[in-house]
Amino acid sequence: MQNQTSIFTTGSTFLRVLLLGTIMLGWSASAPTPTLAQNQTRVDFIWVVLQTDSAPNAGTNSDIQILFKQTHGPSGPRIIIRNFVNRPWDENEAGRTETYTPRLEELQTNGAYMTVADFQNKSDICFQILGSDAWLLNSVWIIGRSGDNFMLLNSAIWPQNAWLSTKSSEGLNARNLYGQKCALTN
Ligand SMILES: [Ca+2]
Ligand SMILES: [Ca+2]
Repeated sequence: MQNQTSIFTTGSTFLRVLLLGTIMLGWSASAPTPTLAQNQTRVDFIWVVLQTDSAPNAGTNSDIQILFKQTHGPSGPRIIIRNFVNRPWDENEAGRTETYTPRLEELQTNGAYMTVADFQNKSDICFQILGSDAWLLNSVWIIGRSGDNFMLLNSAIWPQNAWLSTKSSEGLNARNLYGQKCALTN
């Protein structure tokens, strides 16, 4: 009887270890790898998450736009400009994070659509400021939805001192995700 109990206990422990090992192996094999999607998958909706830097005066009350490129348009590639809507709070303050949802609906007609690839080139995504209240970003994430799938389309750690302002002595009015001068504007 004592022997049976001992065998049972040993077997149970063995099974538990086997089960745990199987779960761990299965988990590590199926764990998502945080790489950027790279394809022509259609993007239905995007979230632009911006964290303003915590440096003094990094926040802004000036209006902000996002610029990006649509490759699959009815008349070839074109530059898209979207205003970030004014929220009922004081947005883009130092150290704060905001999420914007630029409308893509108008870009999804007449056979046109946005793709994952459209959002993958850091040079082809820019932020533009429309006023002289200088703004300094800290980090940016662009998340996309395609059907039921969510994807990290792009992200950036903003370079220090890459200020945005219409006042040239304080920064550039438009910068891409590298923090460099935006080439999508004139
Ligand atoms: Ca400021
Ligand atoms: Ca506001």
